[in-house]
Amino acid sequence: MTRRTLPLTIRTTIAGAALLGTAVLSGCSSSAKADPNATVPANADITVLAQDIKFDLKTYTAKAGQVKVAYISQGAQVHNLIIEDANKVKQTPVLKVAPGEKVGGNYTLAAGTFAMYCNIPGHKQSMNAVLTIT
Ligand SMILES: [Cu+2]
Repeated sequence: MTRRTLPLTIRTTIAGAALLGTAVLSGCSSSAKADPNATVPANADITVLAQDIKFDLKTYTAKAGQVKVAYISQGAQVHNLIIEDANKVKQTPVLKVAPGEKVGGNYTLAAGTFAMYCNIPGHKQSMNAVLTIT
């Protein structure tokens, strides 16, 4: 029994250390993220401002291919950002910001229309936009 629990403990410690390293590398954000994309792109194709409770724009546009998205909190609430294609397939990563936080993600998007929204309960109704990829 103890031989089973010991490796688990070690693995947890290693995972915790890896998360800590990521947080330090990404500029000490308050929430540790394992996602290596969770840093603000220096040259974002789209910058989305998360406000309480809406995005700064209702429409965003970018060119097909690699799309770098910066998601910047300007609110006092936690918000996330879902980018969903016409078949309601959520693109990864799903971004999340705490108040004052800035994150980013790299997406590969084909031409088309995408829905963007925050799926925190009660937010989607006003916190949504259309992303057009040309
Ligand atoms: Cu929200």
